[in-house]
Amino acid sequence: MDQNVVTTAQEIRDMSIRGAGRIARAGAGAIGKFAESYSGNDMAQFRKDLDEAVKILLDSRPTAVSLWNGVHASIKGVEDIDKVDDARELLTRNSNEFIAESNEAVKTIARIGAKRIEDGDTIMTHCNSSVAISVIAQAHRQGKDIKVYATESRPWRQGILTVNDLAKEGIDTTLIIDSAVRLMMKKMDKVFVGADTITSHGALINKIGTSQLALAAHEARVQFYVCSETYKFSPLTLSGDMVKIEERDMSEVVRPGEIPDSVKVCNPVFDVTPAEYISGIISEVGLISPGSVYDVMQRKFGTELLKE
Ligand code: RUB
Repeated sequence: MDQNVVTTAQEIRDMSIRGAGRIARAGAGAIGKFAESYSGNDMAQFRKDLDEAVKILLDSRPTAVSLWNGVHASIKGVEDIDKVDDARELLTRNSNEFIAESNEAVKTIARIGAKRIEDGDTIMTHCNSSVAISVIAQAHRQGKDIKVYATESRPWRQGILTVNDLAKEGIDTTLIIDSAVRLMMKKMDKVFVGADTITSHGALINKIGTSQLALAAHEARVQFYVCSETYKFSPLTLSGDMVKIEERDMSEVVRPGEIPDSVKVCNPVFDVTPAEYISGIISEVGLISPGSVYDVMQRKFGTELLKE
């Protein structure tokens, strides 16, 4: 198999490449490179090898639909092609287009989202979302005086990445432990988080603990915004599929020998926030309500999947 595909899948699995947007672009990029460097001329063999490459990439992490969308956007139209040369050109173009549109979407979301941040706002964020951080950084660059509280996001501690990103921008940043969320929520004006997947009925799947932020925000009457490109909307949920919540190894939670062998460790790394806790989804097609996700999905993906 193409070495770059295998390496990319491994880097996604071990989280050297992480975050839903980055893994989508990495998956799309791996398909583009696979096509570009494909040396054979037999179209049947190309299809077989491509199917395997797709499977390897999609098996690397199960929850973020962005990876599925990035990979599928890159192979779109290959079923109608009968020459390897044409397939090579199509997949390379698709992949480059997806990556360019993805980067552009983040910029658009930053512009739209920054308008929801007012001078003097105190904001909470969770995990390490490049899109939520772009929104916050844009507001800061516009000269708004803001404070950000970032959760540690155990067990992987993506919050450490977040506070580094925010501090580099010169933003007033405070790190809190995950258990401090409810206590600190009283001081917040808004919450901004990213998304791994958004379902057809507007539920958010994001880093474990996101739903606790949403619950605490709801209780404290704090606005809860999700920053998400539309390729994090799941067309699979449109046809009834469930989102698989990834569970990762116990070594992320405890060190060897720290607990008795008889004790089990459960390490789910994403959770589900119901639509009713979400004030708005900031996407590249605008600020939308969770109830509008279905319409946006239909426009973007059509209803093809419903027939399968
Ligand atoms: C990352 C995470 C992020 C989303 C959005 O989880 O939950 O909030 O992926 O990220 P992990 P982005 O660290 O397990 O990949 O906005 O960068 O796409």
